[in-house]
Parts: sequence; C-alpha cells; structure tokens
Amino acid sequence: MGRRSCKDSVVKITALAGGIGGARFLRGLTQSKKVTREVDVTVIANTGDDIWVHGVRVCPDLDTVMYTLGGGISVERGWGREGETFTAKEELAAYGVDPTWFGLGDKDLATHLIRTTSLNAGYTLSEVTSALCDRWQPGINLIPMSDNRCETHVVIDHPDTGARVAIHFQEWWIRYGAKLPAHEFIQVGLDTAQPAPGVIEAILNADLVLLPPSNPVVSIGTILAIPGMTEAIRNTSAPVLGLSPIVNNAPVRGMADACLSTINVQTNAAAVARHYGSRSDGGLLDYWLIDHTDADSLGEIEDLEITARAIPLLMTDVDAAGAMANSALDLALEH
Ligand code: FO1
Repeated sequence: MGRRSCKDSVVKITALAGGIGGARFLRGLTQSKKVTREVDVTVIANTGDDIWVHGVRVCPDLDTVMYTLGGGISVERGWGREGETFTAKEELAAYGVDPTWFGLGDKDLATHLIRTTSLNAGYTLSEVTSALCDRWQPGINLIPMSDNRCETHVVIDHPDTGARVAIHFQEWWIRYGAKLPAHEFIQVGLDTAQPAPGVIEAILNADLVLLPPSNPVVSIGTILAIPGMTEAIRNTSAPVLGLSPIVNNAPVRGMADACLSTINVQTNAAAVARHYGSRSDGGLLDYWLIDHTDADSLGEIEDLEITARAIPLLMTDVDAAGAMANSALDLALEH
C-alpha cells in the first residue's frame, strides 16, 4: 500500500523513549520508507539519566534521540556525537578532577553549555530542548517527561567500603558497567515532579501510543513513575503497543537484565509484558511485539489478554527498524 497522501490519514503517535534502543526504533518509524503511513510523532523522553557533570547539565536520552534523528549521533557508540574528540575530558582528568569516568565529548559539550546557560537564565528544560531541536530538526516533537529534576540513583553496596550507598545512575551504568548488584532504583525528586507541558495531552490525544524497545526499568519505567503518566496511558482512547527490548531471553543492548533482576522481573519477552500489564486488567498494554525467536511465548502473553505477534525485532539498520514500526502500526491500527 503506497503512502496515503490525504492529510487526514496522518497518524498521531506518542512514544515514550529512553536512549539508544528507543532512538533507533524512532529513526525507523520516522525515516524509513518501510513505514507506509504519514506519521506525526511526539516523543516523551526519559530524563532520569540526567546528570550535572563538571558544571554542565547532561541529558543523555534527550540528546540521544535528538542526535539520532537529527543525523549527529555516533553510530558505533549509540550516544554522543559522530567524529567526537575528548580533549576537554582529558584536560579535566589532567587536573585530577572527577568524574574522569564520564565520556564528555567536545562537540557534545556545546549542547550541554547552551542547555546549562539557558536553564540558569530561567528557561525550562522543555524550552531548551525545543531550541536545541531547531538546529537538529529531528522531525519529531521532542519533550522531556518532566521539567523538574528527577534523577535515577542506584542503591548499591560500595565496592570499597561495603557500605550501602546511593550513586547516580550514570556512575552505576558507566563507571561500574551495571555490574554492581542494584538493590533499588530511586528517583530523586519524583514526589514533586510533574509531567512537562504537553505530555499528558500528547498521550490522551494520540491515535497510537508506543512503548519502544527501551530499558523497561530505568527508561520507560522512569517515565511511567511520573505522577499522572500511567493514568493517562490507561485512559487514552488510543491503542497502546509495546515492543520487547528482550530478544531470545537477553537484552539486545545495554544492561536491561541487571535492571530487571532488581525489580524481580525475569529477562524474557513475556515477563516484561506481564510487568507492563494488560490494559484490560488495569495495566498498560493492548499489544506486544516480540521477536520470532521468542514465538513460543505468544500463548503465555495472549493469556495475559495482550494481543501479541512475533516478528524480527533486531534493528540492524533503518529499514529493519522501519519494518518493525510498520508492523506495529499494522497490528495496532488495522487489528
Ligand atoms: N555511555 C557510556 O557507556 N559511557 C560514557 O562515557 C557515556 C557518556 C555519555 C555522554 C553523554 C550522553 O548523552 C550519553 C553518554 N553515555 C555514555 C550513554 C548514557 O550513559 C546512556 O546511554 C544512558 O544514560 C542510558 O540510556
């Protein structure tokens, strides 16, 4: 079926997204010819990974989506800029200034400097994100889950002292490679955080709400924890479709298994679907896409009253991600 031209067939999609996996899916959804419908996409990005580093505010998931869709992403890293240098990082390390473990790129630093200056001038994170997107033109409406600070911190037993302490998610993720058992994820500031302007409306007014294959705990889970978020998803008239971030009982990238074990969810496609829950049972999902290597769990997922299909879920390139996105649209809109 060719692209339908008339405007009224534009599908309004709202997607919750974390970092690398979510951004790669969104690039397929918005830039691949495999998607045969006109789509108008709003992305609600996780800001729980955000961190103050060397005096600048870094927003990993906002920047990963912006750079990936805007053509500036480092493809091999999945984060930060293509053709990046790390001279400022090396100079800071030469002064012995911590954190030396954070990969602060020179090109990336310009984004953080503009964001920090704007935030200090009183602009909101939503306003700053919109201004940064003027340059990158990601082709989507990118909004943070909240304009309030709501950082993910991780409770661990300190590797040197054994003391039970909370460290920033980025230190756990980067410095320790998520190898230290996480006893708990805490969102600092959650109790006073509000959804950013437009977030609830984007969910309620969507034709389709998507949960891309991002980390279900520290990315999607963090967004869902914002007051009002899950109620909006349960109340929207749009179908809600998720794509499994776990393929063949393992995370495709990242360390989602380390996060899932912390909340006692097994690392498999059906367990994550159960974790999100069926909409008919007070949960979030109408539909769940899994990889064909996990097809033997389709029955288990259908028993949860979630309509499931098994398709190729590996995003090896833009068109592979586009084919996944097109299957999601077909299932949710034509079912
Ligand atoms: N991930 C790493 O594994 N090592 C890094 O040094 C690193 C630096 C970094 C800088 C800016 C940015 O936007 C992302 C960065 N990431 C790095 C990725 C980031 O830690 C994760 O992608 C997200 O926080 C989780 O999705």
